[in-house]
Amino acid sequence: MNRDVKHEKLLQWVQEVADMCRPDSVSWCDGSREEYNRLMTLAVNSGSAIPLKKRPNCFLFRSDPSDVARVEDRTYISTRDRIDAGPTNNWVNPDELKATMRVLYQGCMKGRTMYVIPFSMGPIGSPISKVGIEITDSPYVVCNMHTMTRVGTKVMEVLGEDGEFIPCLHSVGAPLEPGQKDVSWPCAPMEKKYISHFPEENLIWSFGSGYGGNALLGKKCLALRIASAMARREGWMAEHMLILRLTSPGGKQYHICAAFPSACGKTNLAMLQTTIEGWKCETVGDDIAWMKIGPDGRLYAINPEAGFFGVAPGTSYDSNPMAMDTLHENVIFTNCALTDDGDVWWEGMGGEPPAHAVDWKGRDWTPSGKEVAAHANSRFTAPASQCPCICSDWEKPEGVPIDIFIFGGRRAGVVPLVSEAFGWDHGVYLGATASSETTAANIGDIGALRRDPFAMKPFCGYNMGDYFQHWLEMGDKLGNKAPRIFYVNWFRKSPEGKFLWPGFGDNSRVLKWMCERIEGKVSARQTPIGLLPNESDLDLKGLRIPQENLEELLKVDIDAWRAEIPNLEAHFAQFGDRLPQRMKKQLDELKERLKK
Ligand code: O2Y
Ligand code: MN
Repeated sequence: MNRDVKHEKLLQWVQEVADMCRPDSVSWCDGSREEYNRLMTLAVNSGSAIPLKKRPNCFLFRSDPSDVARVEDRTYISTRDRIDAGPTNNWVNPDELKATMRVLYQGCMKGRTMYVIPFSMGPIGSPISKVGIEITDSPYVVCNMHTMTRVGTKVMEVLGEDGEFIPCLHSVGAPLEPGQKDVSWPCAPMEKKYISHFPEENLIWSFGSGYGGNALLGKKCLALRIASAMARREGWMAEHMLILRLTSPGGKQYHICAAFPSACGKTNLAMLQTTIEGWKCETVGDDIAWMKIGPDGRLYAINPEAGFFGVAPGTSYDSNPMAMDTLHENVIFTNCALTDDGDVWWEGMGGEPPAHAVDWKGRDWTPSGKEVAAHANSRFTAPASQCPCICSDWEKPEGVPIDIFIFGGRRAGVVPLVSEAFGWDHGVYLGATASSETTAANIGDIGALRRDPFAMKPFCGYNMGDYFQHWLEMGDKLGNKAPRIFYVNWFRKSPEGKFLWPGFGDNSRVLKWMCERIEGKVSARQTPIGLLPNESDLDLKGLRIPQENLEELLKVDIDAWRAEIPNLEAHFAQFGDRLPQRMKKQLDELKERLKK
């Protein structure tokens, strides 16, 4: 054990895990560059990482083909009473789940090193930050945690002898017999994978997967599922939201948090480059926001992460130049294709595809083949500090004051480009009913309508009905200092199937309308679904967009909205008596407005 560590509870937990998992050795991580380099060298020498000639200090990993994404079916919220996990989560009783997993953990780290990673979610020392300790047998996870969180000695100092920490236990679930050669991506079969959360005791147990959100436990497991439950108990918010700063030509700053389901361009919006003169956008975070009410009664947000775990396919100099410029050095790429000159490549990167590459499964690939070169969920892990448009205040311990919340999804029809909520309760209703059509990149049938409340369906660590209530209560506390709430849909299509709105940088025009709404500088028209801009309220200078497209984008098709009602009622019905009356009232009022 580590003689420098004086935290009894931590030492005891690490010893218990070591006794159960039986690693060959235990290594306490210090978060140093030397540690990162040493583990990467090990990964390269063992054949599980490939150094990229074209990008300094960048490495490519290829996962096992069965271990390529978060596994929602194998993700559990384990509360004493099933109702407290709610209808949107998988549930198993904690005693039963722990008994099952203890059997799997028994001896699971044999032949491996067990790493103990002290990490901070949020800037070290921020009043909003939390400390976690991840135990893992994956060096890949250690290196990713170095980039995605703040790891090491300083965290141990914050922890002291009795500081609070969230225990996060992870194993790839692939012990090695003496002399057995390791594979390049060890993991367990699907039926043995478990991503388990015990929100009543702030505990995470993950087994069997080495990939992304299943294994980097600071991200979805801690910063969303466990943190959302803590936030409810403690009166703050843990949300699946990007954070950006928009600055007007007059120098006024607006801070915006936006929630979108996966595959709706969240990272692109977080790193948006505006197309309107004099307006500037900077990134605070691209995925998660933790928010607390500050001494002035406003809501302040921090990005609990230190890096981006972004999806590679579709990222290009057209869609997201800032992300592309973040990726020149110090990046871990996972499941991208490898070019012959030692670079990475993915579909939608722009330019000509390489004449030959090695695909994410390690096979020869040419553009004429049927399969993709990079997996649809291939990823880059990059330090946020390398992003050219990172906000100078992105690590401010007190966070940034939030002016605007945006919800949205991908809808080919029905939902207009933008609307503003009538008030807080209506805004919460918009979040609670947020919907998106699934794409090839996410789960479900292509084009199926999925309600994803607040983009939190896979990430809420408790009953979603109670989560709606928590939002209502936060609004009550914030009163007239509450952020204004908007709903957007960048993805509306013409009957011919063409996108009506150019998106990307031009989304800044919609954000500008929101800021000007706050200032009372632009008008809006009242419709049954919310407040919509008049055409003249939007800054469309320099944008060549056909008149009929604009009309379609800002149209409220009453019949189409009426047709949504049965789906909305069914969505709310699943929450039974955990659905706040105030949400039911919002739906009733919408029905009334649609009758007129
Ligand atoms: O597939 C994974 O493990 C990653 S999922 C992910 C990664 C970064 C940001 N957001 C997400 C998500 O699914 O929302
Ligand atoms: Mn996300």
